[in-house]
Amino acid sequence: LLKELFPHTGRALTIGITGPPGAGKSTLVNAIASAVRAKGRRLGIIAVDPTSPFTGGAILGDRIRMTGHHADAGVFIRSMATRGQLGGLAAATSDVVLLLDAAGFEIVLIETVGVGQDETDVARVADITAVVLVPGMGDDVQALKAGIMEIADIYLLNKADQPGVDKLERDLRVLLKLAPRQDGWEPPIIRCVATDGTGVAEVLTGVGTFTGSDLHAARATANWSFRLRSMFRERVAQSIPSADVELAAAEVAARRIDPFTVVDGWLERAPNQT
Ligand SMILES: Nc1nc2c(ncn2[C@@H]2O[C@H](COP(=O)(O)OP(=O)(O)O)[C@@H](O)[C@H]2O)c(=O)[nH]1
Ligand SMILES: [Mg+2]
Repeated sequence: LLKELFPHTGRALTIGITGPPGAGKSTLVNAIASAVRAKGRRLGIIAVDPTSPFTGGAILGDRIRMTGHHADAGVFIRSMATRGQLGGLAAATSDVVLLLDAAGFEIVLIETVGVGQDETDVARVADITAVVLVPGMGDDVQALKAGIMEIADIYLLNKADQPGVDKLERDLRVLLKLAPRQDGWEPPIIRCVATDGTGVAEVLTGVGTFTGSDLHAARATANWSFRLRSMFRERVAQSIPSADVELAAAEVAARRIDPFTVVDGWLERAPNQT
């Protein structure tokens, strides 16, 4: 199905939104959705955040806030479980993005919680990744993992109505000076208040600046390079029956054969099996 749909894709802009739990990602997604809909554009939302109000463990209040969008045919919301997914999240998310793209959704927002592997995985699916930070989390900026700084195309300082946002911005600017991005991109830093929509227009402008740059096309190629490799790995791995894997594993454990010979043998066989 995806193969047939693929020629109809390539128009959607995918925006990843990541950050710690409670930073206001869902509220921001909601506010961005309203702004996008006000322009008459259709949008898809993929909620990877396991604590997301769009998922099963919904906080009632947040659910109610999203009701307006739930009833809107121009908005499609899909939640994806993260539990039990070992690296499969990027693949599954990428496929859903293709579907939404083919269906004519012009913007696809992916909300993911800022823990573990998920956020870096999602950055490989998104055209642009926004990292949400909030004031008053102590030395949080110092604790920003290197991996996060590499994926952040835009920083959103949410809860800018709360004290400490000046310090947060100062600290972040110092950090970005000390550890500039290798590709030379200087991520815009945008203050916002998701609860009242302040700064949302600037967020969309910031997104536009990135998509207008050379980095955007390079990002798409880098993401497809990652996806192609993982698709290939997956297909080759699936071509080996699990009974064969179990058998070979026992042989290797008993030192009757070495694992390198086993894998070489599978690789020779693999093309004929698919
Ligand atoms: N004061 C303030 N509260 C906010 C802001 N944005 C979100 N919140 C609140 O922060 C809490 C967590 O928001 P949520 O969107 O669920 O965060 P998520 O876990 O990152 O998705 C909610 O109670 C929101 O109402 C903001 O800009 N200012
Ligand atoms: Mg959320």
